[in-house]
Amino acid sequence: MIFHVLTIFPEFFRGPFEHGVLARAVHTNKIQIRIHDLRQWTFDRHRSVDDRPFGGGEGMLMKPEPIFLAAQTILPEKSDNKKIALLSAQGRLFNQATARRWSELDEILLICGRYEGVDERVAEHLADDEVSIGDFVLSGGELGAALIIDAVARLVPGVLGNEASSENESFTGGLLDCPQFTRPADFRGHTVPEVLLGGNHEEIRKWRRSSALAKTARNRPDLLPKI
Ligand code: 9D3
Repeated sequence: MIFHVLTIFPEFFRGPFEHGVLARAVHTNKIQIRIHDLRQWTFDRHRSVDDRPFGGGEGMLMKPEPIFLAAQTILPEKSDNKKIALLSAQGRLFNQATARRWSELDEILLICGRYEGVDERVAEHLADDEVSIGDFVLSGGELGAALIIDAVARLVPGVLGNEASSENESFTGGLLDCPQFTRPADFRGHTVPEVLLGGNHEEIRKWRRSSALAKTARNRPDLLPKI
């Protein structure tokens, strides 16, 4: 799968994919990540990518022309297995189901907004999807693009081992992971639940289920009605 990112801050993406699972996926050619500088598609003296909003208001907007030109060059033909996604605070929430669907694509172009937003014609007439990564305010789409690449890439066949599919299903199950422990069994007086130290796998299974429920009730009560 090829991930394209369109951004005015290409240097932002120097680091995030050079570690762990993603770095291995890149090095083994399971995925490609291509960062494109939006200013390549500006032709005025100041290489401007922004302009003032019609109707007035604070700040500047990303103008449509460089974005449309870039998309036309990066993904010259549309198809069912290629997608253009705009990252914006006004988008539909990106979640694990989105990640699962997108992991089946051949190519995706992630357009990162900056300033006060992006001319609406990008969402309406260029992007197939407009997505937000959560209900909080970011300074731009770049962190969102990195996050989406992480979430999607690990679901691309061959990127993870056999953890991928089972973990995927456990998320669908709708509960948070149960608490987990490693050695020592007593850390500064905080002990590991006794049941995990014995070999009774039926008891361990029951404990994991009920502690996952308790953890979900405490940290994500919103998930409980869904299970
Ligand atoms: C005047 C209101 N603006 C500031 C509160 C709206 C606004 C403009 C631009 C809010 C955020 C941004 C920049 N954000 C993104 O580009 C963005 C984003 C986000 O802010 N939250 C969650 N997901 C995303 S994806 C891209």
